[in-house]
Amino acid sequence: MSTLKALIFDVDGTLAETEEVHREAFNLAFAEAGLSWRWDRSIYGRLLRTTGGRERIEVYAGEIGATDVASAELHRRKTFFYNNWITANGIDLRPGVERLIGNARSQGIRLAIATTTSRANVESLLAKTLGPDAADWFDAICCGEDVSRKKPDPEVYMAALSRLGLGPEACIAFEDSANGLKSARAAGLTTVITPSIYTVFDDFDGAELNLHTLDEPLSFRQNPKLENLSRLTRELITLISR
Ligand code: XBP
Ligand code: MG
Repeated sequence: MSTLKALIFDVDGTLAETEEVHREAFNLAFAEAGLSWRWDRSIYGRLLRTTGGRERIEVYAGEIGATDVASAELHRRKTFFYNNWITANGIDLRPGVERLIGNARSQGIRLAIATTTSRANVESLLAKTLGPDAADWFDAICCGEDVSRKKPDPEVYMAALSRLGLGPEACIAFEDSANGLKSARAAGLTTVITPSIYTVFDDFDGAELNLHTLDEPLSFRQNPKLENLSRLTRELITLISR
């Protein structure tokens, strides 16, 4: 009898490398509003420590002393530009993600999402990468709008567990960032990390596994260290390696 009942995925940086699209969408919204702001990769890499796009705008505005910024409207337009780009250009899921999702579905292991990003962004990403019905494969999709406290607070993962009707001992979380790891661990979840382009140097202390990607690392099969991992994680590795 499988201990592992559900996989809970973060979105940005975990399902796909989306942050460069987000960054350009922010810049388009700033330009449309007549602001001289432009977030290069260095600025954005620092601002990503703040989860939530509207919160990120407000942190930056505070740093430069721009007091009367319409952060909600700027973020609404940024979300428009982001989804326009994803819908027009598509984006690739990170290696191994689609296969793991397919293996889980075929083995009756449930799926959920716990993300800081906006719901519209999740819907467009799933539709463009996995097809128009993909959102229905997930028993819980918990987004930025569903919580009052964003990652690293555990609220979004607690919401996903509640909607799944499962305890953390039956699930594994997949994350790409230190904020996401803190959030998932605070919800009691075993967490697998796949660092992304902006999080390679994050502190991933407390992660069960730190993998380059979810593509099957061939070293899994014969690695004696497997025996040191929890049953839950060994079941995941079997699922990844199917
Ligand atoms: C990453 C985030 C989000 C995105 C931008 O979310 O922190 O804020 O950077 O999306 P995840 P929004 O938890 O999926 O890694 O502008 O919609 O917030
Ligand atoms: Mg992420």
